[in-house]
Amino acid sequence: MLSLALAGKPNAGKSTFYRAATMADVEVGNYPFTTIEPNRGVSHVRTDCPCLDREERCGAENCRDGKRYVPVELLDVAGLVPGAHEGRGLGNQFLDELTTADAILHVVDASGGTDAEGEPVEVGEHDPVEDLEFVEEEMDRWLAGIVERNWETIERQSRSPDFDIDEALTEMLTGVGATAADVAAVLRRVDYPEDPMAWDDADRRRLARELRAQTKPIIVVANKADVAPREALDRLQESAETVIPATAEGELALRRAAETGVVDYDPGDADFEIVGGVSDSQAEGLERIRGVIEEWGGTGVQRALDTVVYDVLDRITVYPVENETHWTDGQGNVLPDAHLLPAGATPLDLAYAVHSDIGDGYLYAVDARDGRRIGEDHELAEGDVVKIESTVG
Ligand SMILES: Nc1nc2c(ncn2[C@@H]2O[C@H](COP(=O)(O)OP(=O)(O)O)[C@@H](O)[C@H]2O)c(=O)[nH]1
Ligand SMILES: [Mg+2]
Repeated sequence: MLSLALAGKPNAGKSTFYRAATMADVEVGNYPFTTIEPNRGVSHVRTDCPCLDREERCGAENCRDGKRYVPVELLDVAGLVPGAHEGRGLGNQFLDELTTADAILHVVDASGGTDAEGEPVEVGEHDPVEDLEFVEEEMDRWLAGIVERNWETIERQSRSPDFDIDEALTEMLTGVGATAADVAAVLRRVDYPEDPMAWDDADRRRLARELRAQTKPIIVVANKADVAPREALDRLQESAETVIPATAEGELALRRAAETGVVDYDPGDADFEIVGGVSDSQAEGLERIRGVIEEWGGTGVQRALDTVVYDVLDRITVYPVENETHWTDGQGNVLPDAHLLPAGATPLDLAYAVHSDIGDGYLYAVDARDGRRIGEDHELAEGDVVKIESTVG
């Protein structure tokens, strides 16, 4: 499963985001280091279900009237403070938790109501733009530290006649989630000395920075948009590549209200309807949230997850089925599974994503929309429904 991690200083709203996005119970509090143990939960990205092209909605567990929710792992980690790579705050413990993440959602307190260390101050007192860089910086330095600590091993290996720098670096970096393809891509981008003995600190830091960008892309969640000055949100959006204004608290309130039948709201909706009995103060709170989501087209929580998976990680959603006419599995469930594959993935990739045995036994694939066979190197597209025929059933 794809894995996304929430990072940021204490009190930015990571646990609130996590709780809303997973509807799990973690502690939320207005003091640093509330989340001592990492929390891993299941969240979802939202896309159009292929059943929208059929007469009837599919009724799959993760489909709500054509809104398809595809599971991803979400990780809520302890607050990060500047200097974490040197062990400040919960430092390295936090950073080590990021090794499994495919991308990072940097939650920033856009309201300026917390200082650089996450201690509460007056709203607007702290400039949130100042918080943008440090997560990237800490991650780069943490990776640089790993590279530096292992460099002697690389130097030793380089004396062997069959030394291969790609292989050696890949072996060293699989632990932080880098693949051979990642290492190759990074080595293509940086100029480096042939001989590992000739590398200096700057070379290693450059390698670490490029690797971080390659293996752990970061988007910014400009949280507390409900109380943030417009001016701060504008400057945040100008200061980083991908910035999603959000109110994690608003999303949490809406999901809870939806769960108790008070509102009709699905995560990612740009509006909601009050359908149950509410007190005056509850109605007032909900209308305040409506004001925020009207401005931004939603609470931003779902959009942040969708943006990171579909735009930054460039994934497509593909649906394997056993019956290409009814789009069902062996038990008659319609569109039971969805896989988030890298753009450019083929039916053979899908087969391996379903199960390595299915991949090994791959015979052919059928596009379930038109019933035609597709080649094993055919490029799949978002929303494709595919039957894989394999020697293994
Ligand atoms: N106004 C506002 N407050 C929020 C929002 N999200 C979180 N908070 C508050 O910010 C404080 C810290 O939240 P928490 O999720 O524990 O932050 P963490 O330390 O980053 O995990 C809590 O008091 C939350 O209620 C939001 O969208 N708007
Ligand atoms: Mg927390």
